Amino acid sequence: MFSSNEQFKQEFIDRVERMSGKSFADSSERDQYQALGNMVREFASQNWISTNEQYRYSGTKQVYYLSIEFLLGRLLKHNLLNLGIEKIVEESFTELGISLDAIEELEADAALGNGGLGRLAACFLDSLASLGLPGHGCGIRYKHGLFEQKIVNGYQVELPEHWLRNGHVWEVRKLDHAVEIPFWGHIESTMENGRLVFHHVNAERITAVPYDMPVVGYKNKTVNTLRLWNAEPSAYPIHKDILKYKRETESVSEFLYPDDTHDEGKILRLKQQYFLVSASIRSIVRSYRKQHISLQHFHEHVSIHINDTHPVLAIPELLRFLIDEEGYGWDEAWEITTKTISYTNHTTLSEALERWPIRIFQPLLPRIYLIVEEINRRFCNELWERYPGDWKRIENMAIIANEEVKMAHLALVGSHSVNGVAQIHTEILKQREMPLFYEVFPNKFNNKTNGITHRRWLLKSNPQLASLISEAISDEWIAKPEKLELLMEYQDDSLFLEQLSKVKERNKHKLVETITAKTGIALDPTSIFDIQVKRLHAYKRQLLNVLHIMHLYNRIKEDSSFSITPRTFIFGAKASPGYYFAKKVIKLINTVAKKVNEDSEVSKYIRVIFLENYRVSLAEEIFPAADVSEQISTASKEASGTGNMKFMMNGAITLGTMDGANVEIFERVGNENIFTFGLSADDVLRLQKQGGYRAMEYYQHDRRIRKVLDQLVNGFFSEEQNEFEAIFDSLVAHNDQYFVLRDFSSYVDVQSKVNEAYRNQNEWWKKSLVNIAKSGHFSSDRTIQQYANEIWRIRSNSNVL
Ligand code: 4GP
Repeated sequence: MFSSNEQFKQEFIDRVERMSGKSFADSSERDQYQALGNMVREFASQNWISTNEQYRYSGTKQVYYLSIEFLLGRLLKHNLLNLGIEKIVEESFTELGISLDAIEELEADAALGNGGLGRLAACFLDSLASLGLPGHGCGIRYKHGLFEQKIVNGYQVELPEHWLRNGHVWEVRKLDHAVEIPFWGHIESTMENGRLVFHHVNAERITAVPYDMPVVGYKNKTVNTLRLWNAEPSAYPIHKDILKYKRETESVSEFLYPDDTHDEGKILRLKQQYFLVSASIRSIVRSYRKQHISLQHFHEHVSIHINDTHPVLAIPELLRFLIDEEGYGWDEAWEITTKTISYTNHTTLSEALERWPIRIFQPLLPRIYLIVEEINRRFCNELWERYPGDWKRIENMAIIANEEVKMAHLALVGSHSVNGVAQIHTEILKQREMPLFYEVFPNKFNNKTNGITHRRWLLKSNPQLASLISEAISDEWIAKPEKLELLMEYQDDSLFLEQLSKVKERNKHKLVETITAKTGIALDPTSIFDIQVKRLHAYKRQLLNVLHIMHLYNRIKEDSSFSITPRTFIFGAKASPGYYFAKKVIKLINTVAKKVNEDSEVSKYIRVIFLENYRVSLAEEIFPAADVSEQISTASKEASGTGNMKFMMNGAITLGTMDGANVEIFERVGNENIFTFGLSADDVLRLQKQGGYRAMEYYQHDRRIRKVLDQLVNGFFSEEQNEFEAIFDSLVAHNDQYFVLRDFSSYVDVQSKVNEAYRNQNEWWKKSLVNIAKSGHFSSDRTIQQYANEIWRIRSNSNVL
């Protein structure tokens, strides 16, 4: 049905009419979207079936990527591209007078994630399939993804998100693969044939129903699976109050926790975690069994990766299965489990380290708790033998201590590999965050610097740049992104640089149209587009950016001879609903934006935009239009960052601290092609050890800082005088934990260097080109190949297919 335009159009028209019960002329865009989605999914199904069969019959090792978040975005165009049918569809649609862009707009973003960690999981799925690697995702099918953000009077307001309202064309419900997950109840043990056998009595069961989505590889016939679990009432409930039971059950897959890096500490969250891992492990074992290989060899055929600690209960759950259901002894089960499981850490922020009070954990998961206790007992014994008498150390390393279960410790002990997500992050884990564990398990620690899929973040989102690149160096870079380096030959080709600048200009125009349509604010596409888009968090320091804007405002007002290249500052960010400080920063950005944009003198030079409801589909319009990429976290706090890579790949120049993957971007592009500033990670960690620095002195002695900080509380930017008191206090009274004032001066200086650099257009586009050329390393294909070779030990099957 995709072999010629004519054939496609005929099949499409028939399909629209059959599915909608209307004539094609009467059909709506939604009818057309549904029909197209179904056709594409069916088309992918042929390879989906053959990929699955091939995995099953070859006994090839497969990896399962367990993640509480998958931030997928839209799939239609992505699937068309990967299946190699976007041209046929696009041309046929044009012939039928349909706009593919308009049809794509009807697809809701699947926002089953908060930020970095969830989007990384989505990029990894694409790379696994595109490299022909046998790897699948396992997650939760939240009814409501990340909240929709509205800005009302400058404040963030959260609305529930409804991505499933019109159904989701990519998923297939697999009721016959449903499994039952037990919670609560208690454990009884009996002796059977000289073996202690555990029975989970009076458990409340929840049915986990899988919804599968095809994960289509780039033009290679591989179609892996993303399996998302839906929580439903069991057919055999033991509850008396059936309505209450139904409500409680369904709530398990109702909401994504609107939270990154904070531990909400809610019982429902722990329920979600066990629900995900138990359902996934049951289904992994079930499909393993079809290969008729003994479970003794499980780890030779299966790798289970846990994306941060949220799925760490996979460790005790796999042990439980091997011991209770398969009769393995502890030692053998332990060996199989640890050889199967590997773990990635995504943050060093202490508030994000998950700990569960025993009083919550034990009653909810009684058998799993007993197993965790046993893991802890054995681990502490080993430590005691290694460090006799060193109680303090053992207490610090124990999995259960102070009435809490420490999930990161469980992950470190029960897996064979622990990785950080950028070089500097992995070093911080080894030297500062987990040195005791590094001493005991030096070989487990390794680094896997993050990556992004260049197929979505360049090929799909920036087609004009992609064509320009392909014209110059052929399209080999799509399969081998490291080939982008060939662009280095064009550094001195002024015609090419000119074309590059034209592509950027067009992308900026497009973004301006979107922004103006939404906000009514006119923007100047020839101004520098300086963009910071990411979750709102104190350590990411959107505040530093806005304080600098306030300072520019003051300069323009104070000094009539002051002039800069016009700059448009663009922000996009969601704050966790309970994160008071972050929400204040959103309000501040909007307040400053209003003041700046309404001032005729100032708005000649600067404009400020806060884009509502930042999400994957909007991000795809933003990155291609950026000139400057703001990556200004307090050094040592951002594990890696991945937005930095998306900007770079689209030719924006990074303005950043030496933090996370910025360090590796710096190493690749060289000093002349990046703007760095501020304290180093070592400086920050040293100052933190000394109890911080004297923020008050910076307030008192730096006139620029005093002026903007006073404006926070003297009603200059807001009639509501104490609106921004909490921000003022965080900086002065609470001694500026994130070193905003300490880095202010250096940030102002580097911003003026950006201004200077932009004046020399030829040099600017050269920098831009170098950034694109060096971005191939940050493709998630490279990252995934490293995981595959060094952690999972899986091989590509594409040659077999
Ligand atoms: C994020 C980190 O903050 C970010 O630096 C990193 O690039 C990303 O994970 C992927 O590794 N962490 C989270 C989280 O999203 O929820 O902890």
